[in-house]
Amino acid sequence: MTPTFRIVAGAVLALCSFSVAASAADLSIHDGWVRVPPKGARTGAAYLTIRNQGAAEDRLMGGATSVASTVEVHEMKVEKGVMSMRALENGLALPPGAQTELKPGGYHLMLIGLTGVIAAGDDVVLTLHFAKAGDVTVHLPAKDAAAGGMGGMTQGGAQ
Ligand SMILES: [Cu+2]
Repeated sequence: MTPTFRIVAGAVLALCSFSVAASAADLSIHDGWVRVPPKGARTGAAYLTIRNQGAAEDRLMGGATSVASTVEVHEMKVEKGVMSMRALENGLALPPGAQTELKPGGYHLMLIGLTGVIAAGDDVVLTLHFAKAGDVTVHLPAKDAAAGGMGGMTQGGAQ
């Protein structure tokens, strides 16, 4: 009894780890950074670009980090000249073969309830939660907004 059970359990484990690795390999994440929050701020934002090289859609659902109590995927929009943002409850769709950018003035990861100081040059470890690929941990450098580029926030760009 026992040897048979072991073999089956081993096979299931091997299958699981293989499928997780294969899905995560379909996503390439680059150009990530965390905006250094103004002094005393209770929220911050992280930006990155995700390329889905797989054949199926995945979704970025949120994340976790030691520097904030909650990480949500947000969308920033300008409607009738008013900038507003909302949490994407069902995550951010990552279509196959496409590159999805999280950048100032658009999609972003909101770090809510900052638990410490984030200074320029810090290495912020963020675990991203994907609907299919599971958890992917990335290291993002903290940069001042000016250094990271506020291009998406300029008046002219809000057409
Ligand atoms: Cu936000």
